[in-house]
Amino acid sequence: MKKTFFLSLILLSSALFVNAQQTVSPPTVGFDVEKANIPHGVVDTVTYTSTTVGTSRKATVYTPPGFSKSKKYPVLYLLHGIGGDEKEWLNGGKPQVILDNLYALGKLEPMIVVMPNGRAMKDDRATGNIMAKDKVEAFATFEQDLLKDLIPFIQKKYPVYTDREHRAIAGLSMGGGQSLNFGLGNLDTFAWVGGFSSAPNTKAPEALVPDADEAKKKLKFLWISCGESDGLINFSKRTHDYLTEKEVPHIYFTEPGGHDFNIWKSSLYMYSQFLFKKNIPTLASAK
Ligand code: FER
Repeated sequence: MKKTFFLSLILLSSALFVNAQQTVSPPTVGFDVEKANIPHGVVDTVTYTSTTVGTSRKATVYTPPGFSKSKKYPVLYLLHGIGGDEKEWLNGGKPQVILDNLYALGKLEPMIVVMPNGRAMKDDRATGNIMAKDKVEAFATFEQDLLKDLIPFIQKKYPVYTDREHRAIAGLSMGGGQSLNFGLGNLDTFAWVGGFSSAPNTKAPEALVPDADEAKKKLKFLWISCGESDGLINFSKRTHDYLTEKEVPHIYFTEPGGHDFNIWKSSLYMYSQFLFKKNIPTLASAK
C-alpha cells in the first residue's frame, strides 16, 4: 500500500514536471561560448538537386547531441541575410554552440536545423552586387526551391516528421522576410514561424496574413524580433501592429541593438526554446 502511494507520488510529480510551463528569458553571459564538457551536435553539408534552379545546391545541417537514425525529429529551416549563404549562420551566429548549450540545460526539444542557401539562382554565391535585382528576386524564388526540392530531400535523407506541426521556419533580415512570407503563406507546411530583423522583402501585413482566422487556427507559434535602433524595424513593427489589431497571437520582442548578429543570436536563443513543445512556454516578464 505504502509502496503504491509513493509510486503514485513519483509518477504524479514527474507528470507535473513534464507538463510545467517554462518561461523564456533573454540570454545571459556565456550562452554563445563553446563548452568542452557537454555533448555536442554535428554539422554537415548536404547537396540536393534543385528542379527549381536546375542546379545542385548546398545546405548545412545541424543534428542535435544524441542524434539517432532510429528516432524521429522535427525540423527548423533557418535562413540567412542578403550578404549570406548556407554558411552565414555557422560563421556569424554559431547556432551549434548556442543550441548545444541549451540542450545541456534541458531547454530544447530535439530538432534538426537546416540552413539553406536562400538565393535560389544558378550562381548563388554572395559575390558582386548583392543588392542586384536578380539576386534579390532569387530570395523570392527560394520559396519554390524550399517547398519542392529541399524539404523533400531532407525528408528522404533524415529521420524527420513530415507534418506541419513538426516544421518551423525562421531567419534573419532577408531570411526573416522570407520566413514570414513563406511561413505565413504556407500554413499547411509551417506551424512555427519567426522573423528576426525582417527586411524590406517582408510582404505588407494584409498580404502576409489575408485570413486572420486561418492564421489563428493553424499557427502554433509566431515570433517577430528586432533591434531597437535597426533602420528596418518598421517592417517588424507594422507586422506586429497588424497582428495585434487582428488578434493573431504572437510575440513581438525588441531589445537595444542594431542590425547584427548580437540580435540574431539572442533571437535564435529565445525562439528555439518555444519550438515543438507541447506546452508552449511564455516570455518571462521583464524585470
Ligand atoms: C534593403 C535593405 C536591407 C533590402 C534588403 C536588405 C532588398 C537586407 C538586409 C539583410 O539581409 O541584412 O533595401 O532590399
